[in-house]
Amino acid sequence: MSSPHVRAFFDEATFTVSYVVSDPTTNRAAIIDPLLDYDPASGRTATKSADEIITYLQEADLRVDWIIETHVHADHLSGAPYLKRQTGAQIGIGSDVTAVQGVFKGIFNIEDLATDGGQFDHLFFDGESFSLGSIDARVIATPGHTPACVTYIIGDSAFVGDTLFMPDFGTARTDFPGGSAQALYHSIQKILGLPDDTRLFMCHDYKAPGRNAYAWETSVKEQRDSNIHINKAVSETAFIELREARDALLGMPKLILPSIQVNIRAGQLPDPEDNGIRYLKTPLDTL
Ligand SMILES: N[C@@H](CCC(=O)N[C@@H](CS)C(=O)NCC(=O)O)C(=O)O
Ligand SMILES: [Fe+2]
Repeated sequence: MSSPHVRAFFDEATFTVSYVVSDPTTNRAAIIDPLLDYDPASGRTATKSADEIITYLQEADLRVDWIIETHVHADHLSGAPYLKRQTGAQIGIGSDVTAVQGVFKGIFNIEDLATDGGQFDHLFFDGESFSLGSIDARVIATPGHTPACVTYIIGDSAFVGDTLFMPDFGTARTDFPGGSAQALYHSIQKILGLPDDTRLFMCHDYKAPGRNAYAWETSVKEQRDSNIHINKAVSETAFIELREARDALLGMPKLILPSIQVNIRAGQLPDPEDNGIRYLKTPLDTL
């Protein structure tokens, strides 16, 4: 099984891990879950994180074919459009993004939002194959955290998005619109059915009680043996109970409102109004 080179970029403001995955034979690359920096207090965006990726691409002499999202993120703005302008790569996401667009079009009252996923260059269907240079890759639908979550399996490495977190932290929340603890349980079973030594790359790390360094890489075997929410000793019913009990205690991510309205448009910011300024919307008493 081919092993891609994986370089992680950790954003401590949102605890998000973005990746550049590349084929050492051809130097073709994919960027996974890049972000646009956003300070909600000032309303300022910045490209510091995305520019770190650009610098790395230049240093490593990589050519980017894909900018791919594991889901419509609720905690950071996507840096995909900026990186597309810099690299010419195609932006892809799971095909069920249409369901997420349907739900949030109403909440944000964006009348002209197309809900067919057409803002993205490519929609990946469950089971679809693609390639990264000489490395075979495929996509599996892994809904639960959101309806459109997918896992990208590139050679021996799987980018699981928000499904599993590191074994000592557990799993992703399932209380966003369209989320489902039962669906997440079944999606995680698909991931745990991959070969034991499959490298698994997380989308976030919040550390865990007793751990003082961030971490984002583990393996199928480690997750099956020791994930605190979903190891081999935990039944489906027990998982659903545990997940829903934890979800009931969680506040909304601090950037959920700005993130979702931008990310359902493949990361495009709203058009400027006639004074040249762009505005985001805040629906009151809705989430
Ligand atoms: N405190 C973070 C929380 C972000 C959050 O809710 N993350 C989601 C993934 S988008 C999650 O699954 N968290 C799991 C948990 O906190 O148990 C923020 O405000 O951004
Ligand atoms: Fe998420």
